[in-house]
Amino acid sequence: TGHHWGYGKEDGPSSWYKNYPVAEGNRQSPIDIVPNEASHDRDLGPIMTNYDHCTSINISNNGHSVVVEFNDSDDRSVIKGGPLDNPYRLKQFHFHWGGKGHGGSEHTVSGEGFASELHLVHWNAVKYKTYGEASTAPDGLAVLGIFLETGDDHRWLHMITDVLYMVKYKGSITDFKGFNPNCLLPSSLHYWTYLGSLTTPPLHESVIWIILKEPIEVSEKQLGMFRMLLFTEEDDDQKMRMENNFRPPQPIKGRRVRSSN
Ligand code: 1SD
Ligand code: ZN
Repeated sequence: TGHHWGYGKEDGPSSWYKNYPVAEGNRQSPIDIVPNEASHDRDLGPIMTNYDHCTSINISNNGHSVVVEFNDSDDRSVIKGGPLDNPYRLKQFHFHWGGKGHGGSEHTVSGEGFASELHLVHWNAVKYKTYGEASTAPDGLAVLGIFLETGDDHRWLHMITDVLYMVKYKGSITDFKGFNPNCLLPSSLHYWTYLGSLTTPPLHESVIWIILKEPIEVSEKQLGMFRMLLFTEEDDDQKMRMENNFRPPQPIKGRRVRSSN
């Protein structure tokens, strides 16, 4: 099942509405964040990540991004606090990025994109029985978004870039145990939060977005390694480089963005 979609001319974000009409819905993501229009909310506590006993399993190329999956059978790795009513379990993280010298983030700040954006996807296992069930519920998912800007080498990102050659093609997967995503967080966890959606089909309007204000720094060389991945399968005749796998900002439709500080 599932329709064919991608990031190309024919199958890219501007055509997704044909198979996924919710693409034109009232709480779509990403958005452009205008810091001056975000309201400081004193009821918003700090966001807390609890990834200490975190259990990564594998890394794979799903044809849209590179994804690290976690064991989410218990509450060992959760995010809580901030806008969340209860802990949300870490399921996976993945990245969105641009072509060389281009923006690649999904969210933008005052119209400016970043080189890349990391998404840590969590689900509400208190209210819902499965990830699948949560992914269609209005408070089912919490995605922590982190901007990547280019500069110096990131000290820990090599742990991921070192194994990318193993998942070059769509559908490839390899073991990736014991990776703790704490090492990818910036020093400050101040954030913006708003209600939105998945940024890829099926675009379900089920995400509480938490976007960290402080970007992390990665080198152009490290980002270049992501661009050696392919959208295509190993036995495909045409090789399509995996880049520009981001959806541009969507209409805000009256939504409020709240700020933690
Ligand atoms: O793009 C991802 C998609 O790959 C999948 O992980 C989905 C969750 O099922 O989330 C979207 S996103 O909204 O986190 N970009
Ligand atoms: Zn994403």
